[in-house]
Amino acid sequence: MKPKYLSLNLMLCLAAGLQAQNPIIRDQFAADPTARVFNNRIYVYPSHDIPAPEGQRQDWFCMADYHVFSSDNLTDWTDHGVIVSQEQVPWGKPDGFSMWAPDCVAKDGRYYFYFPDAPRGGRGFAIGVATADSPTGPFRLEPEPIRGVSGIDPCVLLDDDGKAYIYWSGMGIRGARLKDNMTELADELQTVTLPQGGTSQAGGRQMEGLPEGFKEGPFVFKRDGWYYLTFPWVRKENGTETLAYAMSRTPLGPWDFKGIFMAEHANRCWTNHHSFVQFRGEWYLFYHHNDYSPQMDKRRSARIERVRFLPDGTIQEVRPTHRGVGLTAATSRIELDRYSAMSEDVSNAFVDSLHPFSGWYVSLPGKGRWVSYGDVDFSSLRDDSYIIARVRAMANTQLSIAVSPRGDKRKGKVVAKMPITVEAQQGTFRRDQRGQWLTLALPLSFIPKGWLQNPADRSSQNPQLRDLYDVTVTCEGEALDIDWLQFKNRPLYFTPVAADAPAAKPDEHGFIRRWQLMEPEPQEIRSNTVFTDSWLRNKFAEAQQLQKNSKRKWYALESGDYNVRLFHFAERWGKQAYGNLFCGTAVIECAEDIDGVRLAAGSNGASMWWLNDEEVLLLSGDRRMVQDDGVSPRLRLRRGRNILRFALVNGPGLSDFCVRFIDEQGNPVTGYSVSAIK
Ligand code: FUB
Repeated sequence: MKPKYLSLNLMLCLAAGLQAQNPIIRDQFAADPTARVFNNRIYVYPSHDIPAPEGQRQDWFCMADYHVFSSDNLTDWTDHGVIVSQEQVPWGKPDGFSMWAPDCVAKDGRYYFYFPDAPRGGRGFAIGVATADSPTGPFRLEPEPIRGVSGIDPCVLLDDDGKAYIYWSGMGIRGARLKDNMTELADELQTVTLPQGGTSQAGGRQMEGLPEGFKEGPFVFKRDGWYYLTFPWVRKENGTETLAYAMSRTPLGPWDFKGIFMAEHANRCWTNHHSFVQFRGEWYLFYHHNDYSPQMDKRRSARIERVRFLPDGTIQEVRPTHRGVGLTAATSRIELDRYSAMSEDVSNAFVDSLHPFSGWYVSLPGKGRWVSYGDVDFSSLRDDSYIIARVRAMANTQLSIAVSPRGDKRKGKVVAKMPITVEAQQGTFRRDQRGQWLTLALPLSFIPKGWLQNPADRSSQNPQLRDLYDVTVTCEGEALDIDWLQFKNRPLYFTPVAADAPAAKPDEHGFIRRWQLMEPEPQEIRSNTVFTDSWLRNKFAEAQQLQKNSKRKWYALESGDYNVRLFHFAERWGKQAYGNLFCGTAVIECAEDIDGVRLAAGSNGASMWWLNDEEVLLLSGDRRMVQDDGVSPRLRLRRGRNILRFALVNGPGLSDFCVRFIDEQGNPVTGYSVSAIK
């Protein structure tokens, strides 16, 4: 039979971005994760649990196809779509729903995908191969399964000498050498008697030295001259699967059993299935758990943990975590329910129990309870950030958020504290109940960026680790639920301008955005009704004096918008947003005289404008900012430097202004450049 090409290109294009933490795939089930590194990118080939359709056993594994996922940082995962599905397997049952744990390896630029399936007209499982020129396909299916291999959970080891070995689970764990074509066993098959009667041609041999008890899912890898045969193992009667391993100096054993490296899942999820991979110098364990299906352990999800080896090559026990691996940017959602450490009594619950893929929240049931979320990367945080958090609480509670160097809570600094009042949670609720979910914005009392003199992880070569911290949320009141929190950078209303920056042009509508702004002077003004011309003239004379004071700070800035939002400027540099006197200067540089222009300005608050020390415009009274609200008489912009100054005062309002030069027809004048030198 001719190999069949899969026409899945369309689906492969529909790659979707997924998220970090455990489980790593968060919009579908993904069990039995085999991770491989190809071209410095990590690929995961899981099996794909689905709810059983009608007519299928509802309490059993049900898998109809395979997806592949990839990542280059272990945090963001891309779903490349379906690579093989049951109807496309030439020898498989099109409705077998038996596409169990797969593997994929690359040899000489070719990718070999190995997968179990129920054979058409037969019993049990066979193992098939599909090949491709890229790790994500399209995969071309071999017409027949591998002869002599009857079982599930294939794993292929490519040894340093170029030889390949296949291991699988079929009444114990078997192994065999593969031919160079990667699709056939290298050794002669033997005739074996089947338990149900009759005979069959079987290849490979039982792996020797493994303990009694149910075993499946072999994964073999090589490290420092040792071969590791790792496998799910039921070590006690009525027990569930652990992950265990044996070591050998040769690829097919005999094996020296070493014990378990991951204990049974605490919730009695019956299976576990795993793979090991080295990625950018670190070793990782991929495994699964029924996170999104607590009532039914045949719907599982892939997870990752870091793995450490002891000097004698043995594997340090790995504990499952919610946090998993990979960095989380402080400016993305930090899902506290995926904590790396917690105090007693902390628990997780689904945000929407009917839709588990919408994730969890964490409950802190009383004063002093806390959760910590590790490896938060603050490098993208600016020093004008704040926090938003989705929370709900019991009666009047307070939450506090602290940031600490990796793994060292004692050195934490509190960055924000926030009371969650009954009023904020809108409504009346009993003392023993939680209020409504709220998204709070919390000002930061301390900016957690670059504050460690010594990098938290000095051993790391990765410069990003300099800004890695743990984030801890503590309940300071009765009880608190947290969905997530996120550090937010304020929009960049202003960009600082360097002293040697080249002069800028006004924007396309003629608005002047580059200014030297003086730090604001707070004002006690309760109402803007005081803004009469004479009051303003006195105030602006004061402003002229203030500008002469050499102790005042000035900032050279470019406004991101046509209107210069002075209230953001005030807030950004630590001053009150309301009630200020502002002053600013712009240098207008002209290549030649420009005659007959008018200065057109609008301001929230009253303002006065001077060109080359001549008063040219006064906007008095309580104003809103309106484009070209006031216009000066005709002016001359002279060749060379012209100094434009303003002073603006506001009481309870939020101050901003816009200003430009216009010609006789009201069109913008733009034939000059602007610098911000005082
Ligand atoms: O996913 C189906 C089966 O469950 C796998 O093939 C086994 O290893 C176990 O995880």
